[in-house]
Amino acid sequence: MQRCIQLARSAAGYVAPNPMVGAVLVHENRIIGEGYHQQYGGPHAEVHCVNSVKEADRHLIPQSTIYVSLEPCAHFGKTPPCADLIIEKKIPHVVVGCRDPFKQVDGKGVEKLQAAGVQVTMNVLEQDCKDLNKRFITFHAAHRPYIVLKWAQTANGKIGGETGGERLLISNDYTNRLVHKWRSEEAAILVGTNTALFDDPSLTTRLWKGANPVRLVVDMNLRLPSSLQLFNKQVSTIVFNSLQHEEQDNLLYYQVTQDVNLVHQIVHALYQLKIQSVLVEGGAQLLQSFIDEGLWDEIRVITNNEMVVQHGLPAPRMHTGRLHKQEQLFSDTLQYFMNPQTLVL
Ligand code: AOF
Ligand code: ZN
Repeated sequence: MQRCIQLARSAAGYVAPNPMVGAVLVHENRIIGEGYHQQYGGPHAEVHCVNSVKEADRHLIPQSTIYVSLEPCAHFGKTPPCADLIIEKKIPHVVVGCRDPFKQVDGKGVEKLQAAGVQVTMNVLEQDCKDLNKRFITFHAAHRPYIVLKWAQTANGKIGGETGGERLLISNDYTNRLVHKWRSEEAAILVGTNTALFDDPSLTTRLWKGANPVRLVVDMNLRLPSSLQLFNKQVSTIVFNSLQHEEQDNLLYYQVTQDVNLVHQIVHALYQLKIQSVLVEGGAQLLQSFIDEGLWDEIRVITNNEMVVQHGLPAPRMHTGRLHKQEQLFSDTLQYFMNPQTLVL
């Protein structure tokens, strides 16, 4: 199963919004086939795995066990059901990493296999297999995107300058690059009005190889100038606002109502738009709203241990949060927190 996960990961960045999946075929402790879902729209892991078996080993397939990191599918999508392939190839035993919460599968793959007399062993290295596809699984099981909150703070917990709003260059060159990597791993990046206005971020991944996520900005009264970098047409941008709902070029104006439930409305809109994950990059107010509503899965805090500002804007306050990992990147400390309440994992 570890090998399945390793294989699956080779497709990182190529299969979203599909999950990463790996499969290994084993005959008497010898791997005779391997495969993974390589590309969105392409054959599933099981297909590549079965096809990889050498001619000389083909007769062993009906005496082998197939390990798959995700429940084999039961539906006709872009490809035929993997459960049917397993049945057709007379593979007697399937070991599954975790259930597939996608509505068209969701236990039906396992049922189909069992109904055909295939032995199924469930949930082997389940945590790791879910973690591999935490975005896909959260999206389909919780009907919302996977939410990552991120901020950089000074040693004394400030995220803005002396007068509150002004920009502070807190993180170092290495953490800046890391943030671009983080961006490339999510489907969308969200910022609030003031962050867009004062920081004028382009919200691209120019310091890292990889796709640019969709940019999201909250601008309730449409007062942000079109000269902001966010509005350049390189990447599509969604503007959450209370005034209009229309699409033009790479811009989508998404109408929401002026009320306390703004973050819930945004999260719901992202689900409707099939956006599986979002990185919320600020400002403090928007981050705090997500925290107060309990709408987050991970929080990543970058702390510059050498910078202290006397007044300034305080960093958001976390109510719950389990420190999952802590590391040092030159002068910055990185802390990764997980939300014990929303953990689908
Ligand atoms: C598997 N093995 O390797 C993958 C699965 O549009 P399609 O036909 O590619 O189907 C996509 C869905 O299939 C996806 O949402 C997920 O439920 C499942 N992915 N299943 O048996 C695989 N990638
Ligand atoms: Zn499949």
